[in-house]
Amino acid sequence: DPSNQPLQTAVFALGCFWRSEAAFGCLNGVVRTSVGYAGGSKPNPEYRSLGDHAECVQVEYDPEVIGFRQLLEVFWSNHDSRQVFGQGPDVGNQYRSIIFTSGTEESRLAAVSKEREQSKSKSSIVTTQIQQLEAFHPAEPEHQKFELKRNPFLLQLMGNLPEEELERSTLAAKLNGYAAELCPSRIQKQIDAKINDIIKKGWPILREI
Ligand code: MHO
Repeated sequence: DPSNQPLQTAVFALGCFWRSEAAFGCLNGVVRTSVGYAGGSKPNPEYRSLGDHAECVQVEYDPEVIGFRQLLEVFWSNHDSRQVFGQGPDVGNQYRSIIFTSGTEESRLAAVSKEREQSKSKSSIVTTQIQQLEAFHPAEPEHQKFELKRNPFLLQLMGNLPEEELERSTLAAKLNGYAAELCPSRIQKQIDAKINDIIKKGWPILREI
């Protein structure tokens, strides 16, 4: 049952935003995800001209089910925060690692988690910045739920929702993570089972997991 708590929002930069969105999308308590640009000052950033911004994911979550602390754990475990400017093949300022915060409690939790991460090994420096969020600029539609959109089978299973619905959908956020195989393995298996069940029953449309 959805709780009556108002949803909260968190924004993180951890490399290519296609993957970032997938990594947060299937967590229980995450209601909605979207990708965009933040951390810089350029007005109206776009994918090919994002200026000094970083690629980010915005996570809307139910604080009764998941907390900022747990989101931080997912942040740290889904990228290499010791890489300066990027992850693997993606090199550049747009791929830098940032925890965006709103308020002093989030800043404190972010700082504590960064110290913990740094203490795991002193031989290289955690480059992650902690910044108060100024503005989140949503990215172009083609970058939203990118991993899911590469999977026509899953799109069809959801009844080929129009773009605006895909962007708002909790199920789409989950399946986007599933498509990228970035869900925690327990959730990955749960979704596998649900999809197999649906196929066996003769292709009704999947409405929730
Ligand atoms: N190397 C990736 C970067 C995409 S990410 C949205 C690609 O272009 O496939 O920056």
